[in-house]
Amino acid sequence: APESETGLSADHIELLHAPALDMSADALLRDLTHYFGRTLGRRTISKQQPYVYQALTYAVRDRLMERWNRTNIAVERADMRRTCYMSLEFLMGRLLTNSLISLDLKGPAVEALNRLGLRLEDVAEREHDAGLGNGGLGRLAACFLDSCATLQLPVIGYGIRYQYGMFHQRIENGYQVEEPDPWLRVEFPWEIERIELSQTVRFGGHSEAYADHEGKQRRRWVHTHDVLAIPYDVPIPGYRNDVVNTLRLWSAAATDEFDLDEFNAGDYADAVAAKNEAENITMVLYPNAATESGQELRLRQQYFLVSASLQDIMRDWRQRHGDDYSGFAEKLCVQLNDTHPALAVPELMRLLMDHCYLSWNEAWEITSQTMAYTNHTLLPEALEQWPVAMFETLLPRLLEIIYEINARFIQEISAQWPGDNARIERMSLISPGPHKMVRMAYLSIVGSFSINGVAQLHSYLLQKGLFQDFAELWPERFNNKTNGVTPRRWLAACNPGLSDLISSQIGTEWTTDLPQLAGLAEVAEDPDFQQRWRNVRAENKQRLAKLIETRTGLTISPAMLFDVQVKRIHEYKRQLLNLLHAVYLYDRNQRGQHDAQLPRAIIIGGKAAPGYVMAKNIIKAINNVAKVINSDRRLHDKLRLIFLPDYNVSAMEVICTAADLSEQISTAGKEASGTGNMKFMMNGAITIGTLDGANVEIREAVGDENFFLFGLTVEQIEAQRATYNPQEIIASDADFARVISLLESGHFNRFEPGVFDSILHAIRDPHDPWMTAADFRSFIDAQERVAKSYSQRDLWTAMSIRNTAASGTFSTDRTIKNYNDDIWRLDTVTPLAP
Ligand code: GPQ
Repeated sequence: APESETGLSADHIELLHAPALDMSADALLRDLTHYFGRTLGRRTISKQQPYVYQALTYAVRDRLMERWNRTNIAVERADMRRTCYMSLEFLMGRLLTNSLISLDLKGPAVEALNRLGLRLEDVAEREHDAGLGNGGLGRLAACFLDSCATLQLPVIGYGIRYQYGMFHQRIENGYQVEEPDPWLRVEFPWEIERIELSQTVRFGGHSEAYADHEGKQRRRWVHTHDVLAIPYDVPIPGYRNDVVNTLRLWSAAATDEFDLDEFNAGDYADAVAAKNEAENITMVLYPNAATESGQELRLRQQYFLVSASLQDIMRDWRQRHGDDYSGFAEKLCVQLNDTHPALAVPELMRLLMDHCYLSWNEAWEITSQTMAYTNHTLLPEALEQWPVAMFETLLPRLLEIIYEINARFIQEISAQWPGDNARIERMSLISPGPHKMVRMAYLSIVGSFSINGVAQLHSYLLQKGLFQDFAELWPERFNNKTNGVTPRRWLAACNPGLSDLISSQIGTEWTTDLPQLAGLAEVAEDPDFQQRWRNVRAENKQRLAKLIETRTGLTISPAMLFDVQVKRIHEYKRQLLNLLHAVYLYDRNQRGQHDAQLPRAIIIGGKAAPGYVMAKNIIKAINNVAKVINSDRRLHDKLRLIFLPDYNVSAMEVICTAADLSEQISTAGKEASGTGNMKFMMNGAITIGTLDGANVEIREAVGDENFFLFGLTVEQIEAQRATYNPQEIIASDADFARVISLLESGHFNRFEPGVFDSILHAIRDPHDPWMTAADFRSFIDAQERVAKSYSQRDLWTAMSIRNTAASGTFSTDRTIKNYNDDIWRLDTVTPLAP
């Protein structure tokens, strides 16, 4: 496009001169009506249909669009340094309410809809969750985007536009049944297709040497099968600051010339049908949290994201800097969300060498100064490794580069520790043995200038354990960035009642300066404030009770203690320990022990990876015990156990506002951080937890007296592991023994012999990695302290208020400031004035 005097192309000028859109209810209603009738072609409003939601979204999107352009122009004009947050998962949930709050349009939207006889809550419910993630890791990425935009940081998210997001969970006869999530079947009105920015991604073929026109020896990747990557952009608004950042999601499509040349004319239809193979790449999100299954399609997804995104970055670079790459690492940072996008290291090397003709050393200097890596797990079995054999057929040129990175790296170790072959074998990027594997975590470490964990304890344990050799070699690269959650979604949007109460006490600045919540501590014991706090929470509990009734048919009274554990089902998170407590309470009630009769509803929710048999058995066990407890009429308002199906982001928006007790009971040393723990705390729940992940920091922030601590520490777990004897622990604890024999007796599985066998075996196993039995007594005791405290109403309310008051540090605003100060070093952007 021709450049004008301002340095802007002609179409930019046109946009800048367009008058800014009106933010009133009148204007919103006018636009909504326009989109409903003229764009969507609808005439009658029906509450079950998504069209009013879509029309409102178009109207909101228009108002985002102009801010989006003004943000992008400001970033481009100043040639600002940027961060690319690369992640296979962005668990965004719904976007409407958040966008309205960010644009300060909630009031006008409520008014506009009222005039149509509609309520915003009902319209917002028509939106499908964008479930492009499994759990904590994906939701963290979504919270980060919100905080980056709010802090005015030029950060772009790069991810995959899966056709099918996280599966929906149904419970049938107590078993989990997975159902697909075709969330794009109804249009996703937030995205903008940007076909003009498509890229081509290569697979297969082979790598060969050739001489360039100057006679220089180079390598190239030939005879590849190419796939088109089409980007879809989602606007990410900051909170009332006119910044709108971008989440760019890639969708796979067949290239136009897709293999047609390989078919003769007679196979034309087969050739076109083969498009599916290309389009399969972005068909479905892999539903495994923290464990990988080594599927080739997953490796294809990872490379597809990385290659499309880096080519996009290079295209943008060349537009502004031509082929001078010297300043690349000063202008760009790529943050790798776990090892899933670790191929960014060899891919950037490939692009710089094979496409931009840089030398190895120049390319390596740039790559290793650009990449930064975040680790999210301590479970060794969750560290990704890919078979070398798979690389050979799928990504031959990348394998060559990985081998070269490894050769140079091993030279470096040898120089520092001559003759230490054991160390070389330990640290090699390629694992030894007949089935050689590429160790993705080590590749990420070697290729990055920064490596961080996600809570203090986790970062410490990484350096003492999994990554010890690397921390010894490059201590300066290792750092901690404790996770957070965005207070816009996880307090302001999801809990309007509590937000209003908080603002009436301390003003409204807490939405962008969460430590101001500390001001609530002053009124923690104020009777009037306490009463208002309880009123809000009672309403929220009513709302959750209604959700539970809709999904399960079970009714619970808001007077009960809501004891909640929602998260992915995994042995290390120990939903089993929670179940043992439920059986313990049931048993005591059966035996007429009235001290245990604090009315309590134990609520458990979460999905199991479809191939994770043990996790599915745990779901079945919870449901069976629940069925017996819930059908015992004598227990009706004393004890209930509820498995809430299809736990997801929008369910959590209801759940976290209504929980009294937050269960964070993982085996110490296993949960990297946890972020659900922070959402609960922020909304006034009190934690019962082990000294694991961010629980440690939560307890420090709120004080021991406002936290129910139990269980062995990391050191104790490791010290006791060798002599761990669960049989003996069970036998020497009469309550525990009764719980186990009740589970063994068939009481909860009368006509289903064997359904408890695997979990009982796991609890009795001296090699149980999660050492569930070791923490049983301590957990029961802590739960008794919970019951005592809850029965002292004012004491509990004060603890609740103090938890919210102390949650200020668990905002992703703080987390992102930490990333920016230590790793990204970005300046803030001010969008161009309208
Ligand atoms: N986490 Cl490695 C995931 O949700 N998925 C993963 O694949 C891995 C980690 C979680 C982790 O278990 C939690 O402790 C963290 O709070 C969360 O990532 C975000 O860091």
